[in-house]
Amino acid sequence: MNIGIICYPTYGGSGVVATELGKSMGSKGHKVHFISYDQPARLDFFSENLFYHEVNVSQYPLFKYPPYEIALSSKIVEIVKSADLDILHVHYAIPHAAAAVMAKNVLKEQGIHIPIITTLHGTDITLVGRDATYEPVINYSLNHSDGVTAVSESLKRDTTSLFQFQNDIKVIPNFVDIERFSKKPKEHFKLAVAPNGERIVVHTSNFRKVKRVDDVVAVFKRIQEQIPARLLMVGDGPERVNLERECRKSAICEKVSFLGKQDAVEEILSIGDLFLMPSETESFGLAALEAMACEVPVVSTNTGGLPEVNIDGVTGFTSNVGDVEHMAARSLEILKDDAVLARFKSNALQQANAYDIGKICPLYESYYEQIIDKSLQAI
Ligand code: GMT
Repeated sequence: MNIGIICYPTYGGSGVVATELGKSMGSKGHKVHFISYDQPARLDFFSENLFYHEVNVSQYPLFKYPPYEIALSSKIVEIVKSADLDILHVHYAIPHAAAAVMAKNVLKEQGIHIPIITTLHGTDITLVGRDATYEPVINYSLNHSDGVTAVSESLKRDTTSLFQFQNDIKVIPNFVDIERFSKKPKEHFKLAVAPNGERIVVHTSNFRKVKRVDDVVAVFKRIQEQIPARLLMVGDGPERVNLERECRKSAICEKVSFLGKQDAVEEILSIGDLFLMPSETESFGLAALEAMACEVPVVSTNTGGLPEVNIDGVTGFTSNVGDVEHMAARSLEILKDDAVLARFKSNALQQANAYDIGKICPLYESYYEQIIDKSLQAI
């Protein structure tokens, strides 16, 4: 197949999923064309099956808001024709689904039929998409996509209840590359971070409000009152500055390290004993899955798709949003006892194995075929 993938190029979850999926499709012999405003961060090697097309938005003094969506639609039209694409797969509805539907309409007038699959990732529905500023166009774009997928059952339910959606939504969960995300022998690193055998707690995110990073520190504060522990905060974003400043003023300062953005997250996860994800909402929680793949149990909230990924009492525990006492108590239950910790670690790995990219990528492949067949029949 000749596949067009439209995505954000950033390290955020939807961009990672889109790029890793495209890479996997490329390794199976499909030709994959990424269309974005920047080179996708995880598109980091050359392959004869992978192509990147940059969307450039020309500037003009009149433009207070440069029309990215029109530039994207035009680029899609160009690539569908020049690369003879069979299907467009857009990740994150805003503005990608709307741009793809516009391109589809332009192409239709030229006698070219291109099916669109839109994959919903979470905030495009739960936070941004439901905003009245975007809702009518998102609604239209979803209803004019040939196929729509959601990354969890929870996101499917949210989409159905928030939008007047007429078609079925297929749930295809996120995935992890188990070869990359596996526990690495990093004993020297562990010794440097926790020289006295302290338990290592990890959090990774983009430090947006929705991640409730204050709760990470609040939970850790309670953990380290009971057992020797260290906290590694990985990533960067708007909430980091204040949190780091507050942390520096408090007594737990020397036990908390803010590491910033890191490429080799799997190496940090490899020394972790517990992953904290106290998010306000999370359609899936890819970062939690990556932690589990590195044998790190998770204490998370019970919102959105998190309970589908983090099985309460098995791969970790889930708590109500903001209930830091409960999260701390559950964390200690896991961390206090070596045998209990070992059991949770092994369960986490087993759960992650079920989401290996090798198992999930074929689900997308057969969905592509199904949508292409359906749209050919409709011509
Ligand atoms: O969580 C973010 O802020 C990034 C966002 C994205 O689209 O890049 O993540 C969303 O998509 C991920 C991949 O499908 C999911 O694993 C995350 O749970 C989801 N985030 C939220 O729902 C808050």
